[in-house]
Formats: sequence, C-alpha cells, structure tokens
Amino acid sequence: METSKFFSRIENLELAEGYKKTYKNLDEVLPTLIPRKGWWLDQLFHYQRFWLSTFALRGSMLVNDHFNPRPTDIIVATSPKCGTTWLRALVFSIYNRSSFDFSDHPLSKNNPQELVPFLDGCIQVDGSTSFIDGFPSPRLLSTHLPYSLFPQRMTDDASGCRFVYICRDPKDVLISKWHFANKLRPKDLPPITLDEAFDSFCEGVSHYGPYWDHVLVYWKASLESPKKVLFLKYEDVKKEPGDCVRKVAEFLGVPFSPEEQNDKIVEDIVKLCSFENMSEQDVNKNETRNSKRPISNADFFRKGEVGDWVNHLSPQMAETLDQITEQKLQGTGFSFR
Ligand code: PAP
Repeated sequence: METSKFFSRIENLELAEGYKKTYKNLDEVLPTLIPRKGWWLDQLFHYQRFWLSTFALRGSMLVNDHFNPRPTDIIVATSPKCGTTWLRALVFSIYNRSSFDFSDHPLSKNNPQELVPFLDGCIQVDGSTSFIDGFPSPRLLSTHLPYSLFPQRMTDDASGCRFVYICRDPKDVLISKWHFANKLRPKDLPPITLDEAFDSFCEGVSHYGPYWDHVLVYWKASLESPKKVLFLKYEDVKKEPGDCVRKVAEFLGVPFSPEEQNDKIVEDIVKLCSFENMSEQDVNKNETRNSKRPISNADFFRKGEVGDWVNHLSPQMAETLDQITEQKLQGTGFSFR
C-alpha cells in the first residue's frame, strides 16, 4: 500500500509541527481506508464517501488543517473531465477582462491551469501551504475536491469565498475519463478497457467519485447558498455560452456594464475560451509531458462535444448509466437534461 513510501519526499522536509501532525495523521488514516485499483497507477481510497488518490487525500487534509481562505477567493470546482479547463478560462477572462487586450491575451500563451492553479496541488508543492499563501488577492483557484471535504471556514456563508461549479452528462464524463486514463497509464500497462472503466464508474469508483455524489453535494450547496455556489451544466454553457458568461460575471460581482454589453466583449470572451480557439493555441498543442507531469496540455483538449458517448457506449450501457443517474438524482430536484 502507498503509505510512508509515497510520502518520503515530504518526510524529509523541514516542516513546522502542525504539518508534521497532518502527515502523521494521514499515515495513520491511510491503512484504515478501503483501497481500490485506480484507472491509472494510483490506488483510490474510500474517504468520507469519496474515492480519492493519495494525492487528493493529502490535498484535502492540508486544505482542512492549514489553508487560510480569504473572502476574495474564487474556486473553480469540478469533478474531473466536466470542463475544468474551459471554466478556468472563462472565469479568468471574465474576472480580468479590463486588464488584458484580447488580441494579446494571457490565454493565448498559457494553459488555463497556469492562470487558475489547482488548489489541492499548490497547497502541497513544498509540503506546506506557504506557496499558496503567497499568492496575491483575489486568488482564482481550482479544485476537484467535493464540497463536503472543504472545511466550514470555507463553506460557511460568512466566509466570503465563492465556488463556481460545472457538471456534465455522466455518459460523456465516463468517455472523457476513459480516454484520459489511457493517456496517463504507463506504456508498459495494457490500456484500461471501456468495459472495465464502465463497471468501475457505475460502481462509483473513479477519481473523486462517485460522480453523482460529487455533483449532488455542489447542487445542494448551490440551493442552500446561491450567493456562494454557482452551479452550471456543460451542456447549457455549450448551448448558450453568452448567457453563461453574463451569469458568471454577475455571480463574481463583476457584472457587465451597459457599455460592455454593447461592446461585444461577451462575444470576445466566448470566442477566446471556445474549444476551437483554445485547442489551436501553440501552448495547448505542444507536447509538454515531463517526468514530473506525465500529461501534456494537449491531452486536455480532445473533442469538446456534447454527446460523444454515442460513438462509444452500447445502447445497453447508456441505458444502465441513465438508470443509475435517475435513481441517484431521484428527489433532488436536479436533472442532467
Ligand atoms: P480535468 O478535469 O482533468 O482538468 P477537463 O478540462 O475538465 O479536465 O476536461 C476535459 C474535457 O473538456 C475534454 O472533453 P472530451 O474528452 O469530451 O473532449 C475536453 O475536450 C473538454 N474541453 C477542454 N477545453 C474545452 C473548451 N474550451 N470548451 C469545451 N470543452 C472543452
């Protein structure tokens, strides 16, 4: 099992007592959790109703024990493969629209991950939260962690930090995750078959899964605290991107002025963040894999379509997934349609 060995890099660091306590706690908790095979190298552990890799588990514990939220923090939250890259780009360009010229925009030179960094990753860059504590406000951050795993000091209405969440039809999420997993899998392992991925996904065993539970914790939070959690669907953003851009701007407290509305800026943001434009930028086309990051920017741009599942899932598989979805969402007031 991945315990102390995985954390050896951290153990060698000079860390304050508080951090050492978190890592000790993690080392004690890990062997008590049910492990399952992940879709690529990592194992997944069942922790507070969700399946997390050791990386995610450690991120969650560090966030809980040490992250200092600021009232200006904006968190782009997603279950993997629901449009994280897209939403990061949208939030960044909406929030910073007055600072940049659209003909020479940071999104033309940077992958959105660099502009809206991954909270759960940044927080453990050097084993402590110092890296992220040094970011200037307002911090635009992203996460895959479920809402229920954040500390109350972030989820309380009084805390001020806000979450923008996007979800997607589970059938498309499965297909996108399956393709991505096979890119991440070491070349000496056979690819994960669609049947394996399907069974695992349906059982809820996938990174940050069960997928439906992830969606529902954010859905409920958005109903209870609409000023704190904005809930979007990938399919709606595809259909009416301009409406979504306006909605996000309003939610973030930076609504478009009448002059801006006339100024085509919403259209510019939609175009800048579109799959067609982003996937054509050199920074997103180049192979950027290295030993520290076994995935390249290009891997985050595959098709960017609604309904690609139809090219992969049998009608029986689609029906089974739809039935699970219906059962899981019953009585919640939420539907993917
Ligand atoms: P992550 O959670 O690992 O960061 P994420 O960006 O959420 O990945 O998901 C990638 C998916 O979003 C891919 O979907 P696909 O496999 O079905 O094609 C990717 O193509 C899609 N995507 C990336 N950028 C955009 C965009 N600008 N507009 C629409 N979809 C996008």
